[in-house]
Amino acid sequence: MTAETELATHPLLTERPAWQALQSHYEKISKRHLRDLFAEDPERGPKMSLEAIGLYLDYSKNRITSETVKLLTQLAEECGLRRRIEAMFTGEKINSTEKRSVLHVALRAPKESSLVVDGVDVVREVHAVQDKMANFSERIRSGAWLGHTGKRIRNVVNTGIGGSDLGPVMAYEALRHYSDRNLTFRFVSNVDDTDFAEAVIDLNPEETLFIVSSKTFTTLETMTNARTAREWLLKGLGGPEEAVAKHFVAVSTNAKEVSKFGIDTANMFEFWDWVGGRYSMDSAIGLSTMIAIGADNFRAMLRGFHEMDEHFRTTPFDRNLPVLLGLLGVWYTDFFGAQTVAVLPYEQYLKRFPAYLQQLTMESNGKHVTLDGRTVNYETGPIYWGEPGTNGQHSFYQLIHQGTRLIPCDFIAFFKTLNPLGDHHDILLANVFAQSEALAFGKTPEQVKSEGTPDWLVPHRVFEGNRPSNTLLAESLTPEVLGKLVALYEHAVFTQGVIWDINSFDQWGVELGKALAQRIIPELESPSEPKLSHDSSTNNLIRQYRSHKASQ
Ligand code: G6Q
Repeated sequence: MTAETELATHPLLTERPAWQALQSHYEKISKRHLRDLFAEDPERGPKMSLEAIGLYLDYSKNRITSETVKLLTQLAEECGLRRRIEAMFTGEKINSTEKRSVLHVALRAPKESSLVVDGVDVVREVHAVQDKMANFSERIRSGAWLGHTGKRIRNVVNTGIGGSDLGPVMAYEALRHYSDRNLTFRFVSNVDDTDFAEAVIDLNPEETLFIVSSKTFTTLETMTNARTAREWLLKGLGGPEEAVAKHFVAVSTNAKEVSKFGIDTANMFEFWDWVGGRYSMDSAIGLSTMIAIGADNFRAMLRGFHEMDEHFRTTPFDRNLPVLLGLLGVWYTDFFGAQTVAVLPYEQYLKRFPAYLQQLTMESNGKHVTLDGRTVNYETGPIYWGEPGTNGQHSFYQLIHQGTRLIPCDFIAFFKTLNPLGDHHDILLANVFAQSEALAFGKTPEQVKSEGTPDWLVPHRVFEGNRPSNTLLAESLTPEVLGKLVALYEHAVFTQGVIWDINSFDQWGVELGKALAQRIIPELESPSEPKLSHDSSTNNLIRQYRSHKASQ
């Protein structure tokens, strides 16, 4: 039976025996305090920690017992997670609404492996593109590739949005330590003119390369920015149209549109419809990353991704990092009613990681119908957010410690810093450990009183504790570790999508956004007064804009 034919027959999640067992289990243990759970078992910390492929996860400060883990993994079995993992890895068309395979795992498969989908060995295609990227990156990095006026390229501007931007930005920031400091990288995504204007304000067009990154090559924001980039370049060079070939390359699945834009398809780096935008940072969409860090480092990152893929595919669920992370998310979202998850990297280079995860998690699991189109009667994807530590501690952590909401936290930290400076790293790590400790154990009224606090102040200084967190540690932030981290969350998202019985790989909400503005643009630009037929608020806003525009 294929994954598709099975759809029609399976029960709703809330009817599954493991779900119902989890519901009664929740009623029994939800009030239990982490203080008591730790007191009962002095070995709880190490027992509920696990190390795999160089990542160390301590999940002991979660509101769970070993029974919870047993029931959650049972739920994963009942929901067919094993079979769905195999379906993804073998190229079944699990993106059912778009009738596509979901094969980002093929992007990091080793050269000697093979995966034939619809008669094509996709691994061979992936490596052919990777080799072309490596060759091009090397020419930019070595100065062999020259701009129209004979100068070497010193600036690289990635123009893309959503999945064609967030991954490249995050990876560039995360791996900056490994980047060629003679090159400047900028990322233009927003159609707001300021984004483009500020990105190129100090760049010399003679030394600037634009990478137009767009799977479809029709996205309004990206094509608007790409056209503006072309004008900026030609104006700056005072040069002819042919100059475009030396300063523009494309990353896309759409050769026709690329060549219509004027980019030589010899300078197009291909990817495929089975790579979702938010799963594409390790495809040709990562071209800016490869130029920044070099092909060897990029390939090391891919090895990290692949190691996590293998771990996910082969490890029993109760020792499987992405499965555990995903299931804990389900536990808080559906049983505790938690609305959000905070991702808190104690590593400055990961400053864009929460923003990257927002798309990965919320675009994937922000769905309200099951694969067979039934409306869910349970919560799905939570809101992800976060900031690098310790900055967050001086702002929103207050609410996590003493507010009325339950916010599970993922702390991410590294044993070694890439920039050792005195005792900064000890102080940083002391903060991570102290935060998760304070969240879990809090401070009782007795403890507060014993510190000499006057009675009236005691309630304000009490910390209830019992606020859950995971702590994820790795040796240091290398390209390989970044690959593992991203794949960890990709597969945790997949695990949750399977439990929630939703399609984590379509994005109709994004498609809606792409279509909506198209109707209004001519109404804003028309020289004569347009006939408006929106609601009265939208009509009024359009008229307001038009009258201000006319008076400029
Ligand atoms: C990602 C989404 C979306 C997409 C952008 C850009 O999974 O599909 O964020 O990446 O809308 O699309 P293009 O790459 O086609 O320009």
